[in-house]
Amino acid sequence: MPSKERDIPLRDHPAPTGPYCSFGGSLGDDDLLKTIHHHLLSFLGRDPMRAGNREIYKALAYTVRDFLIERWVKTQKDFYAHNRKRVYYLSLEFLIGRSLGNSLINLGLYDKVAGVLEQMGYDLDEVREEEEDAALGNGGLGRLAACFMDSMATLGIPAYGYGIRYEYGLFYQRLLDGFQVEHPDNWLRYGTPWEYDRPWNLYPVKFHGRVHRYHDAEGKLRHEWVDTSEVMAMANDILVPGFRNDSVINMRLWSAKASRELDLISFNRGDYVAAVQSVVESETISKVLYPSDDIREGQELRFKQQYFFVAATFQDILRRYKKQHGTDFGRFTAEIAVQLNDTHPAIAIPELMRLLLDEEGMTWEDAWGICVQTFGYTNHTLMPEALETWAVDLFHRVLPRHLEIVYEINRRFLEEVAALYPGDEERLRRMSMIDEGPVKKVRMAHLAIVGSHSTNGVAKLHTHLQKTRIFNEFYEIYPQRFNNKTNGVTQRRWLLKSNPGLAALITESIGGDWVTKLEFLRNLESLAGNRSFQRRWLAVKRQNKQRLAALIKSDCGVAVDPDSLFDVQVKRMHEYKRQLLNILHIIIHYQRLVRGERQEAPARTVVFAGKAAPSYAQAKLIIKLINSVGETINRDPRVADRLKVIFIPNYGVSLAEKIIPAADLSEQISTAGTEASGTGNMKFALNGALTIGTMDGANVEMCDEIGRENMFIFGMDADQVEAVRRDPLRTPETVYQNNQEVRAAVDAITAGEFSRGDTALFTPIVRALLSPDDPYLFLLDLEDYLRCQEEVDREFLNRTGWARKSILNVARMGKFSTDRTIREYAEEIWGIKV
Ligand code: 26Q
Repeated sequence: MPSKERDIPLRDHPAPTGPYCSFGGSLGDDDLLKTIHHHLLSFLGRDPMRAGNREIYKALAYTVRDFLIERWVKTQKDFYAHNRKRVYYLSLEFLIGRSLGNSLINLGLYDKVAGVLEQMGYDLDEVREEEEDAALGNGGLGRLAACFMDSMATLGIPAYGYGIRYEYGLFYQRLLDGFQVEHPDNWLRYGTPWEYDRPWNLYPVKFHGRVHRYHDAEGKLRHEWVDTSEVMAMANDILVPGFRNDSVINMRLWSAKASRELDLISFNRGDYVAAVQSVVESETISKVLYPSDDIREGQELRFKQQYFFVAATFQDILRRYKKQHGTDFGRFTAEIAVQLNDTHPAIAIPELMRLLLDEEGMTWEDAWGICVQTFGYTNHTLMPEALETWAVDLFHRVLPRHLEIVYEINRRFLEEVAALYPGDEERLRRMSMIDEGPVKKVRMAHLAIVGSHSTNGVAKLHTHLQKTRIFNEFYEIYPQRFNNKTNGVTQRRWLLKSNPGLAALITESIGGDWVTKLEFLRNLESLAGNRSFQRRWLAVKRQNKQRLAALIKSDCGVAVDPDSLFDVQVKRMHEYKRQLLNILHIIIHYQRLVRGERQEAPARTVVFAGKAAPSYAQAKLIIKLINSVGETINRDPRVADRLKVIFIPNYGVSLAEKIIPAADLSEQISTAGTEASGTGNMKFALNGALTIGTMDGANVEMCDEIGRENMFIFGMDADQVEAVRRDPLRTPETVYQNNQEVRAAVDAITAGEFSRGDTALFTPIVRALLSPDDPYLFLLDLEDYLRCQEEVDREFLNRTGWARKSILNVARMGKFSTDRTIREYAEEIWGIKV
């Protein structure tokens, strides 16, 4: 939340002399000072001598923006002049976080600006805190899109992100008596300096109506979508600089505006209120980000959001293409690649078909060829129930022509399948784009696989499971379409910016090449056993922990010991991510301490953070349980200096940047076969935390790189999970009966020990733990988890051994940069040489 208005002290800093000047090349301190003053005066209408941190933030942001826009114009001209193939990354989410620090670093201005601000009497770190996070995403998928933008800019790829400019980002989370309470995230309240309105880039988007069939002059059957209602899409650009390469690309985010025609019609009828209402309804489309991570949330508004941004995006793409080639579509696939971030923008497939067929008059075969060649589809989930579907009813009402096209795509596809598997009706039913259940639904993943030339998973294991489980029958037909692109993170934000202490130590030791070539971290390996290097390494971690301890004191009111083991699980709250497994370990550890056992174990501070979807009752109850357990433990004098449990509210990008560098232990403990990749796992390891985790998602590849001996791996793997789910003899009940400690922990929850005697509150959790069909296998993985946590305790006490492993972890993270990921997408999917 932004700071409140306050009295602003008079600053005594030198006023610049001479006129305000723009800058193309290098920039002196005085130019910088002048520009900041110029923006303070002209945009903010403020006496520069009386500026507070917020005004300085804004003036500085506008200064950086001047820098960005000059380079953006040049970059775009350059792409155009060299006729480069363009990539369009379509995503309903871009979880950007803050931009100021990142832009300053990438532009190479950070130190200079910090110096100038200091002269003026301001602290850049403090000033940066004034910026609101742009939380236009839920979690991993949205943050991946933001990391991709950074890497695409850094690699000089002619890329454009396309998405929605939500007026309200992901909700703000507060805790009330340990329960999550959601508040609107009004991030645009004070405006944002990072966007450029493009009121002339305005496109109409149609909804509803009906399909009019007619024969054209040549006697060809044509389709026209008529009697529609219209909403306008207005472009807003957010600029993304590459790392010190003068390349600047943009995210184009659409906001919905009422179409003028619509309100005129109503005015003519004299119905003023209806006119205003229709304006409000149109503009609702870009109002709010859907806060569900992957549980079903099939609302009409969400469907409209998807089509709205896809329709505007394709008008923009075609405008840019036609500027060069007119209506000759011969070069379309040579010059354009479109990547679909999950199925959320998959309506783009029938939309491109509609444009080529109905508007351009192309034949089905030609249009389809272009379509398949243009699109690539990235799938981010493993759970079949999380695949996106839309009721045929709704589809028909909102996009009647698109539904026709989907039916025709499906008809031709099923013909192909039937030819390959004659008589296999069941297979046709399973593979159809239409689920013919009691409520007919369109299966968007099937549409995306069939309508694109590439379907990729986001980690090796995930791709393997796509081929062998969820999309197995599609893989049989189109083996060449399936490929893997293991996720990454951008080291510019997740090490250089968020952990300046560690970044400086690394650069001092092995040079700074790692910032653009993460594999260079490998050179740290030879230092892993060096005592004095280990000491400095641990000193940086200790400083980061101290900073986090201060934040915990001020945000949660609990004092924690920076020398304790910081055990951290921060991510969206989900049953499959198993925050419950973590809390069960804490309860058992607590009960052991109270009994006088495990006195040799190091003191622990267990940190949680994460948001639950507002409609996900079980996830919200888990938040409450964590807070309740924390309350009991944190005020128990018997364990006062041994154990603390903290839930930090409102997890997001900026909090992650503060928490992750301070972690000793990273919890990546999802049930094997449920987490597609994970990217938090990578951020922690890159910052020197050791991982306790299952063989799930990208943990598997991290283990390949880092070495199993340098991680804490436990639990069943994906095959064992699959087998045990079918095994009637291995049940949670048997673990509960046979393991006294497990029983005591579960019983304590049941008995209301953490809920002031309320024995009803947590029954849904106890029921989930003991259910014979628990899909997440909490109790079946618990014993091995407990064993593994004891190993963690032992190893943490050996400070040199721990430091050595921590250094080796970082040294071996080279593979997990989005620079590598993007290079693979570019070369193997988009047909772009980097
Ligand atoms: C769908 C329909 C209606 C409303 C919302 C949604 C919706 C929104 C967001 C569905 C899914 C998401 C987000 C999914 C996500 O973040 N998946 C994560 O993607 C990461 C990047 O690939 C992986 O690392 C994670 O494993 C995966 O869970």
